[in-house]
Amino acid sequence: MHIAYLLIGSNLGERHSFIAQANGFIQQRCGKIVGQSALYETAPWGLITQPAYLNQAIAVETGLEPQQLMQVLLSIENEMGRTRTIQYGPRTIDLDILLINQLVLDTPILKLPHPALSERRFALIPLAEIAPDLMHPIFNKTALELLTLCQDQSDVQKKID
Ligand code: PH2
Ligand code: MG
Ligand code: MG
Repeated sequence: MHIAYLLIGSNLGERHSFIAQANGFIQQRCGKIVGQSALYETAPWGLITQPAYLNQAIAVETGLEPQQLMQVLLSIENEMGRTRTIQYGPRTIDLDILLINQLVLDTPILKLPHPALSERRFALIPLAEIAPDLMHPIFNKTALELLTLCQDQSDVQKKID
């Protein structure tokens, strides 16, 4: 069993329902969701001329191996109508693996921890909500410490509704 920390994102259409639907698919196909952050309204990072995102971090207890997990997440994205056009561009659903336990992986298709995690407030804030003490196995800092050190100034607001 692994605990995988995922980031869900959506910035097109019915963002709330896409995120809810993604949670359902993940629970069915990957394993039990054991942690769930609030939803955050986040300014687009990378390509700024696109709508704001909703982001959520979740923790999943999974029996899948990392590469299998990634394949399942990709198939959920495809089933939910995700089309890949431009890098960092708008998407109905994005399912990224942030960390799996203390695993470090560097393969062409999957790198763990997510290489951009420490530069992104939209990922660190929801992650630190559900797992403040989770260690980053390369930087040897917790999620909360990474957030404190993060230079990113992008707007991230917790949704209260
Ligand atoms: N995902 C991206 C590019 N930019 N910005 C925010 N705020 N949230 C995201 O999830 C996001 C992004 C590519 O995956
Ligand atoms: Mg992403
Ligand atoms: Mg992605």
